[in-house]
Amino acid sequence: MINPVIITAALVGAELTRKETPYLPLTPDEIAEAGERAVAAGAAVLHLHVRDRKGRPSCDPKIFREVIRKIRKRTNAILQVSTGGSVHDSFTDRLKPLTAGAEMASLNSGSVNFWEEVFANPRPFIEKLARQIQKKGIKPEIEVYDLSHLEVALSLIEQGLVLSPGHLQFVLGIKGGLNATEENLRLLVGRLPTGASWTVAGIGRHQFPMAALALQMGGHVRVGLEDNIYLGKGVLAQGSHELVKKAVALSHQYGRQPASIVESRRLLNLSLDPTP
Ligand code: KMH
Ligand code: ZN
Repeated sequence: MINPVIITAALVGAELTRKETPYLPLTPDEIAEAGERAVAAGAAVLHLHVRDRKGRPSCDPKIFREVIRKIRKRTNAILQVSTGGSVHDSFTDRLKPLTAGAEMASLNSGSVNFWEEVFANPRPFIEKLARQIQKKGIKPEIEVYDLSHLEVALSLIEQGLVLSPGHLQFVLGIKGGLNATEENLRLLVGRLPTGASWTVAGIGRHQFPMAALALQMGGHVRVGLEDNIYLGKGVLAQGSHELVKKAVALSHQYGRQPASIVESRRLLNLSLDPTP
């Protein structure tokens, strides 16, 4: 395939409620359906958070397992659990999704202000997470919100806590983190070790401008309601699938082909291929 781009859909996240958008999936069935629709639209990776019965963010591995089981009945997409949880979750709880049987997990590489709140990721916790991820044969996606986080990411790879060449995500445009600008993205990408793969998650109105840049620069793309609820100015996306569809159209515009699930597994060096 020529110039394939891996599209990740982040379906729900930990911060949003139905007040912001009525299209947010909350129950395991709703999340599984949102995942199926995102994959049908062209996503190969699903970034997962889960909610409890009251719709509150949760790290409960039982709910993660239920969501994963339901998604695998519908699609063999690559599943990535969040170990970021919400800013209120304990470090102990944030380790729990690793037991749910996903192929990938997020690995946040530093602390950052989420505007008024602190998303804490002290070095000992990052190392503990990295070790458990590696022991379980899970592929980490290193989340980078700041230039200093990139230094941490590079150190994790250098120390073998993350296997080389590494896969990184640049989360740009969070209020409190690095701004979503071309200059910042080029700075980050320019510092990557040879062979490392990368993807970008532009937050809010930055989702598609950042995706367009990543497509031109040879990176991969994350979209979805977790990061952005709007399809266009003032128009709510009626689900992550609509944002994926827009990312697919943008990919073609820049001469990139959305990678199939099989191709994405190959690009990410994943061996597991669960049949639905
Ligand atoms: N919600 C994003 C700002 C994670 O889940 O580990 C970051 C994120 C990280 O998706
Ligand atoms: Zn997340």
